[in-house]
Amino acid sequence: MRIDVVSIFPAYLQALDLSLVGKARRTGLLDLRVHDLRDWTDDRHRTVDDTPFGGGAGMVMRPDVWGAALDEVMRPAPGEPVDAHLLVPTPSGRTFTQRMAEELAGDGHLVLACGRYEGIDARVAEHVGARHRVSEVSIGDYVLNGGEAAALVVVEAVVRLLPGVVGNPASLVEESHGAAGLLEYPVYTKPPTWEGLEVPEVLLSGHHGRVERWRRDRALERTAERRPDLVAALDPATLDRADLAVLARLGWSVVDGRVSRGPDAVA
Ligand code: JA8
Repeated sequence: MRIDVVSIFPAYLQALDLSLVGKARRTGLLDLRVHDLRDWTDDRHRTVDDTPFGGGAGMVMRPDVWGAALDEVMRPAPGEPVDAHLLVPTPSGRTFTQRMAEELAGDGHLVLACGRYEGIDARVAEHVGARHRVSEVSIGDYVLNGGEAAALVVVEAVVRLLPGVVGNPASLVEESHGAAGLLEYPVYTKPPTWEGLEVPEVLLSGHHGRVERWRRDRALERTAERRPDLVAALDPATLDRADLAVLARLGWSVVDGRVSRGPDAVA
């Protein structure tokens, strides 16, 4: 896969030299190129922004500079049939999810445009959109100072899904259907006693069936506590009697084929 990242702070992306993404680059599984947007300016001050039409606070990134950068970076190399997909991190984008990461991992060429200030002139997405797929993506409901940190998140989430990048693919399999739609259970390692805190006895028992049940119970409890939206989205057909008992204790039940909570839900 090829990934290009365009930013006015290319040094911000140096983290992509490290760890699993860095290794994927060195082994040739990933062709990752980081560019300085100012390389496409033509004035003495290397200007990338200007004041917003219609007034208001802050500055907006100029379409001419971004257009020149993206036209060049997204142009298919001779004999390269893959269509580049532009990703623009922005708090007003569609929420970036694991499913989206899985879809993007199937693309041949991703380009990330990291905006700063009040964002990029809206005509850039329109211009690029005439020839390429363009997706504005949000990594969560908070505001950053620019798209760079979000680009790091997207690149890492996608690259670890590329074949051969994660050392033990069993980890990916377990992750994807370990407990569909639930948060992970808590994990422990040696020593069995630390600072007066014990590892739950069942995990030392060697009883595989009891371990699996305990993990499932803890995953359900955590999810109900932290992410009730995920519990409400569970398919009742994926829940066994023990699951339903745990959920009932937490005030959830199946009503009209849906997992729901509240007065009607309590048996
Ligand atoms: C921001 Br400025 C800017 C650009 C991209 C993003 S993604 C996010 N959560 N905040 C801010």
